Amino acid sequence: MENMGSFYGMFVDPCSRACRVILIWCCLSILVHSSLGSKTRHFKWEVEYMYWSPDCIEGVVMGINGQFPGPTIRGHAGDTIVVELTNKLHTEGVVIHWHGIRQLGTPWADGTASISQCAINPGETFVYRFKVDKAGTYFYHGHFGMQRSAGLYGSVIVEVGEGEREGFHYDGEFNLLLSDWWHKSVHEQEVSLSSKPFRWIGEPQTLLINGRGQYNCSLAAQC
Ligand SMILES: [Cu+2]
Repeated sequence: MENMGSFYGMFVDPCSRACRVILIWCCLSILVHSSLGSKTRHFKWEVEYMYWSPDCIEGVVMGINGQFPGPTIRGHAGDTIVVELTNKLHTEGVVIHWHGIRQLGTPWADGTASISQCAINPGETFVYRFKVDKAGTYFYHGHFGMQRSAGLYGSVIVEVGEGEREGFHYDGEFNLLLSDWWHKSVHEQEVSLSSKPFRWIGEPQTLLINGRGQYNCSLAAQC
């Protein structure tokens, strides 16, 4: 056995030393190249219900840091996004799904209640940490109960990586978030849609663009 050890040692050692150096060099250069210019972007969010008038009728919406729609996340491909989210709702859990983000290596940050994580309880804080690896226009939204319909959503805009060029030219950029808006509370909507017999909640009263819409206020008494 002793002889076998020295036999292998003779053939493995000189080669493996060189291989190891090359391997370490390759790993380091990949690491340096992939992290070059990429940043970690931190956000601190508080989710809560608040009074708001998306059209001319005041109601309750779900907002983030007092904003509806929620704050826009901007970054570059390769950046790491860190969202420290505190649930300030009194009686509901909350999660945020990052729609279109692939979550490679971070499935626990996908934000689907009871699938990739437990809902964040009232008063609790959860930290989402994930990489945005591809340029594009995405959005995030609540993925618990009716919270997206209540207004828990916003944009995620990922520019091409630092130092990279876009494949086409354009003169400007407009970010449009379109959504339906009902004057009935999401709780009433939820009870209607899940009741037996089923109760249709009707068409939305307003189409919101970036959280704002126009409604004929003279019709308010009828809805
Ligand atoms: Cu989605």
